[in-house]
Amino acid sequence: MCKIHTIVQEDTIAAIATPVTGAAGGIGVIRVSGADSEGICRTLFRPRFKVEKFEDRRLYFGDVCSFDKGHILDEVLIALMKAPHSYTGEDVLEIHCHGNPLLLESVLREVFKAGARPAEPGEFTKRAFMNNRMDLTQAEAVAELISARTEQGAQNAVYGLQGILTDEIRKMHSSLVDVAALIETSIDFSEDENVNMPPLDQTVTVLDEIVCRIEEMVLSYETGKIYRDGISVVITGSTNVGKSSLLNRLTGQQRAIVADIPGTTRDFIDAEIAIRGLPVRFTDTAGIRNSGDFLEKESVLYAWEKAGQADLVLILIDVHRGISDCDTQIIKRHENKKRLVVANKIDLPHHFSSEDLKRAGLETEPLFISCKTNTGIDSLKEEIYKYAVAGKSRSEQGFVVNLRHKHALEKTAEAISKAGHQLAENSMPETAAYEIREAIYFLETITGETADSEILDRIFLNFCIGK
Ligand SMILES: Nc1nc2c(ncn2[C@@H]2O[C@H](COP(=O)(O)OP(=O)(O)O)[C@@H](O)[C@H]2O)c(=O)[nH]1
Ligand SMILES: [Mg+2]
Repeated sequence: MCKIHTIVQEDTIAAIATPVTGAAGGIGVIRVSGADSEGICRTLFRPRFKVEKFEDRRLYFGDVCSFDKGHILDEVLIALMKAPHSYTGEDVLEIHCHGNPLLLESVLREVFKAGARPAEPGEFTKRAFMNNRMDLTQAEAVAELISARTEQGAQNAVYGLQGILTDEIRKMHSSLVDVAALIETSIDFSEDENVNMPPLDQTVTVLDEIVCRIEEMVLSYETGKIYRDGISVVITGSTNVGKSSLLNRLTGQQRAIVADIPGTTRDFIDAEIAIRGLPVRFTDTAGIRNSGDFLEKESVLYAWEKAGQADLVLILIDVHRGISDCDTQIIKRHENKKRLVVANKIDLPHHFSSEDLKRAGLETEPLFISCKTNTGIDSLKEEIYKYAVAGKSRSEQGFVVNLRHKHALEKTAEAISKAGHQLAENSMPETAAYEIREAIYFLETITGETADSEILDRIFLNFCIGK
């Protein structure tokens, strides 16, 4: 596959590349990219020792001064990375300042005075893409790596960054180009008896194999999605069964107020943890009961609604109190949802039998826990994890595809299947050739070779400034 872009960028851009959350850090980095990078360096940087020529990719110690040379802003380290051996493929200047956000802002202002303009979100990575430093899947992996909420999410992004997905796409692309050439030759020479054409059923087998491979890749989308977006788990149950206690136990924080007064929790309370690298957002809701004041009735309606939207519902019952009509109502109402029934307070004497469970419509035993003694909490987390990853696979190479890749892969597979069908019936090789060309086009949109500017803008605008 050959790249078609390489656009000469006129402007030199700059931004703070380290987090700008308002908190101070040890160091903060300003990144500058474009033809004026070295000029800006010479204008603002005063090296501690005389420098005739700034060497490529070498650190220099000195002061960064204001544009009018009036005063020193900070003691810094700088590095110049000359094109094409830099992140963007252009000349890049990095100024490593002390990590005070106000200081970084003031150094950045001087960089602008010296000739740079503010970088747009994702503009450094967009330039890297435009200058063939990376393809589109790798650029997307950069955004995912920065925003990953768990170690596993970050690991998935690293696989993307390494271009493993791209390699896979390249292999399929190359096979499809061969197939297209073969079919087109067979059309051109179909009249010529001296030309020996390879049997088309071999070609059909190749196409079938590619479709199978694509189907596997598409499956990895769900895996990637849960590691990216996580799952939502709502804790529901009647009043006083220990829902708020469970939220606190699961998250290891005192998030919700625990009290033996029924109807304590009115609003819903969210807290997120990672279970084996999977982001899980727990929501504690108001206890379900049919009495209570107006406010409580409202919060109960809210609780039903929240549970309805969850990926998984934890229905909590109290072994000491036994199974009430209200518990049965809750269990039945969530019959068609993904649910786990959890029996709490096993440190107290039990007051229910397996008949009670059957009456409540439960075929399997609940999970037994005690929020008081912490018994069973780890097993519950394990169950939640198992539920979340059940049936989700990742590719053998470990990469996962995103929604954009998934759509493009599905269109590729559709076009290949149509072509395979035409070839198998030996009917219209022209149509088959056209479908294969379509499939090649869709594959190229994944790596960005044929992506239009609208798609590119949409991808890069999701980045933060400075990346
Ligand atoms: N003995 C015992 N008491 C518990 C356990 N879990 C919660 N409780 C108590 O049950 C009462 C209600 O707990 P809370 O978490 O507020 O329940 P919620 O109304 O369902 O949110 C409080 O007094 C808790 O201390 C448990 O595992 N064992
Ligand atoms: Mg509560």
